[in-house]
Amino acid sequence: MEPKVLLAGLSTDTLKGLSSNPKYLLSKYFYDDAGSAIFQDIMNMPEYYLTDCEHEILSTHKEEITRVFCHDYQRFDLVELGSGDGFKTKILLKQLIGNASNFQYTPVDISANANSELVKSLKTEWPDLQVEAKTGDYFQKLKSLNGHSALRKIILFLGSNIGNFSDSETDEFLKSLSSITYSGDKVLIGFDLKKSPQVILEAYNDPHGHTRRFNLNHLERLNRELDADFETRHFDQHTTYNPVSGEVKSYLVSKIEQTIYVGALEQSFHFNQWEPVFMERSRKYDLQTIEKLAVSYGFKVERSFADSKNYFVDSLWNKM
Ligand code: AVJ
Repeated sequence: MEPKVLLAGLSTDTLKGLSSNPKYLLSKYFYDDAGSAIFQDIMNMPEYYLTDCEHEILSTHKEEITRVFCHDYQRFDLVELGSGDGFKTKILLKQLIGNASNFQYTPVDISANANSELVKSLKTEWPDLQVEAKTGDYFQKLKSLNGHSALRKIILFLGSNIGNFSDSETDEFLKSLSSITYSGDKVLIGFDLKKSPQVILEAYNDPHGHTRRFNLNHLERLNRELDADFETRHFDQHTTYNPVSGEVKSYLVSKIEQTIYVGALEQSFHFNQWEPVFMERSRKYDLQTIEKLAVSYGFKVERSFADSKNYFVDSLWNKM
């Protein structure tokens, strides 16, 4: 069960999203225990190239990346936003521990379950690693990190999680990031790059049906936690890619005219036949846009590490 604050967020956000025109649900609520497990299936399928590309980048460049992290031998705080199962981060952690780097690790994730699993596996692998996991929305957690420690900060935001943000959320996020970092602090952000639209669409419109299950699980979560009566067979999943904006957009479309009752909200919501619910944005970037973003918020791009196909970059920013 998720903490009370998150549940309160789920009901008010669901009320807001389903009362809007066009309707939407927030992608951060995909990640309950069932959704986190389905996301693992997504990451494991060959069409979802993002994980493999970032794994390749971190494996190939782990020495250089970690050297930059601890260049002055000072103790630092390694903060990770959206740590999930930590599969990719462990490549960097292993390298840092091998180098006898002096750091503490603060993983932040919205899923309490993912967090406790991660801490458990880290404790088994590296009993001496100092870990302090935080559960919650990273917009809120980011603000609370300001007084967190006086140490130099390295902030990881991997996996192209930033792609989920709208322009105004990106602005809010990078403003927060800028306000809690000081000269010498660094951030490593994963960006998925623009590429063949065909390749992108296959990653988000997969033949295995994992993406469809991932989206439908959001409705099932509302049934479980907010006592709603969605029937998933009455919804289709639809994905679009706009090569101009670089946005993948995911929708659930109501196949019939229907009325859904959400018990916890004591309210009904009407769906016209073929009415869409906007579920998620996954934005793709180009290097110029990344460069511009960094500069606008007081950072300088130190290096962008790409995979061999140039599908993805982990961009290392230095706070000026
Ligand atoms: C976890 C936000 C990076 O947008 O690629 C994968 C989530 N959604 N397939 C992404 C996701 C559908 C993923 N992120």
